[in-house]
Amino acid sequence: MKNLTYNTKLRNIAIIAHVDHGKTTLVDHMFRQSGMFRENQEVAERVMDNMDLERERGITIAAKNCSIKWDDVKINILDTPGHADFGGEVERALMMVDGVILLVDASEGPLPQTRFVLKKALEANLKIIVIVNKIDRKDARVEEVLNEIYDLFIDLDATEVQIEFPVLYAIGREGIAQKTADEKGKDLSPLFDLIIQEIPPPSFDETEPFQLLVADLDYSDYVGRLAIGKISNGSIHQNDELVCINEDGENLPLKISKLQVYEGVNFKDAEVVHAGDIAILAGIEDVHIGDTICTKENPKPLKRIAVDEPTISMMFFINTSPLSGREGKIVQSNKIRERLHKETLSNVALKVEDSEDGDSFKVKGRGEFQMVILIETMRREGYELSVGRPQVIYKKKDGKTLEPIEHLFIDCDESFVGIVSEKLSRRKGRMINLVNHGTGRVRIEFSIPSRSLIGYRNEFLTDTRGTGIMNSYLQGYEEYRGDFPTRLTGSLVSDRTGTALSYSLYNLEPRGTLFSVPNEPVYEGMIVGEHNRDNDLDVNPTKGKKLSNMRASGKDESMILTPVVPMTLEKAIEFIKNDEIVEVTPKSVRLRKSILSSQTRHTNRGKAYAATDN
Ligand SMILES: Nc1nc2c(ncn2[C@@H]2O[C@H](COP(=O)(O)OP(=O)(O)OP(=O)(O)O)[C@@H](O)[C@H]2O)c(=O)[nH]1
Ligand SMILES: [Mg+2]
Repeated sequence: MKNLTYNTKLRNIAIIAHVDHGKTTLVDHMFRQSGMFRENQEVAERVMDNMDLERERGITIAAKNCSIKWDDVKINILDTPGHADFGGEVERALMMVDGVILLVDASEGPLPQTRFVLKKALEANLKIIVIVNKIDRKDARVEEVLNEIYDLFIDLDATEVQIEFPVLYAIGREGIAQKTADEKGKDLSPLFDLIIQEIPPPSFDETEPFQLLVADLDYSDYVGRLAIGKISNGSIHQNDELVCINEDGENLPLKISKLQVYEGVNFKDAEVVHAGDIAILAGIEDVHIGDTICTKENPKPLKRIAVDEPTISMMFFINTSPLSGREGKIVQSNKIRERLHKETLSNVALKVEDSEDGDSFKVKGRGEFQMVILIETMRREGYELSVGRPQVIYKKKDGKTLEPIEHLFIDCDESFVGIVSEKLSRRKGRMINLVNHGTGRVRIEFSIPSRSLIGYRNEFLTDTRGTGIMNSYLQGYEEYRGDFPTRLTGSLVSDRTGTALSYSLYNLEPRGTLFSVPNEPVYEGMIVGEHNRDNDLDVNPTKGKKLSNMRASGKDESMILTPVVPMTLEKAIEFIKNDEIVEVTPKSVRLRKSILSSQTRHTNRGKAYAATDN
């Protein structure tokens, strides 16, 4: 029989929601109002979003810890990302907490990622506080949204106890939470009080020795690798000699060289940390998320963290283009390999497989956007690499191929229903619901293969003039629904190496949409534009104007080229077909054929053609 004791001076919570429903903004105000910042201290907005890419894109990418104090109780808070591709971060964060705050936007209501995070919280049997947030929005539909939240709990088979969740109404951006929708709140004290009253303090067994499950890793230039996790039982002191139990069940000895806890957004040194608190340990180099740190005398592993399987994969290659090594510092395959494996240490949803040739790697994850962020991070660190088209991960069952299927929610203007439905049905989507609220906007739901959505987002935004919203969650696996053409256009491919010139680009414009600009290098096999037709076309973008007696030079002042929209990593990855790859360097994103030689491509195509003829 377990003998549970509670650490009543502590609460551990995670804030979870669909993307943009206001988690990080709410945490800002929790900091301010709990006195974590000095008066008139200059603090950036959304202080928890401290990675460069998070600030630039205005979204949270990694789950992060912090802490505040309220009424003598320390509250450890985990701010989590709401974007579906970073769902692994939420699964990891939930291992450290005893309760969650589920935020739901008062106008948008529960969306696919609300469902995902709530499902995870219910499975972990965590106490849930619901906040209907952004009630200041003009289009807020507070009552309806609350009903939708109840429906979602029911749909996810929540128990009766779980459905009795406490609710607050909030304007996170103004730091206001209140018990009813109509009163006028003044601060977040109803939220702090509710956390202390409703979220159970962490419990532990006094008779058990020290145990901590590693849920996060960090790195410090001074003390090396940091292991972070909640202490399940016992206490830990500076200089304690312990063991780390890894995935293979080995006990690796270690000595705690530095012990810290969270205070606000910073670390604070501690002599001792007690059960229930989240500790940051230094002194262990060989440690992975999911390992247990415990005493030598009584080494008992805790249950390892389980996260959902990856759904997509993407090939990463060394950069083999003729321009390789000019713009980046790091190009070698062993360096790329090392970097990718390092990423899997802290990113539980990523997996990397080495290939036999040693020059390519299969990276598996949750979505295209997760890959884009990884590649973007690497190029900023000075890497050059190339990547292929994202592929979904199929499963085999009883000799049949199964593919991942998404439940897709579209919210768009009535006038775009036609084009959106047509494109999605071409991509093997099946409409399952259409709701017209009579407001001019409609909500359509589809069941659609995950692969159909790869490369669709940009098209969707163009088709709905940037006003459509699409979200999806993984529904499960079904039998393969059949092929469909991915892109209806071919590529304009440079047939030689040289410098792109205005004259030839101008003459190529009628053929399609160009990506290359004058005076930039091109090489044989590089994609310089999108062809209007469905086949690839070899072109010469390096041709200059013939010099004549009348004109002394090749100046092209009379030719005005259509401005080229700069190629972003996202667009490039959406654009490429299976036989194409994206070359990424710190300065450029170029598209190319996998096989650069036009001769080899033609020979291969000829062979394939002959094979189908037989
Ligand atoms: N109207 C209104 N807007 C808000 C409120 N709270 C946050 N926002 C806005 O919502 C947007 C998203 O806020 P974030 O705090 O970054 O949302 P998030 O949930 O942390 O987003 P991810 O971490 O990327 O999932 C920002 O533009 C905020 O200014 C609110 O109470 N009312
Ligand atoms: Mg955030």
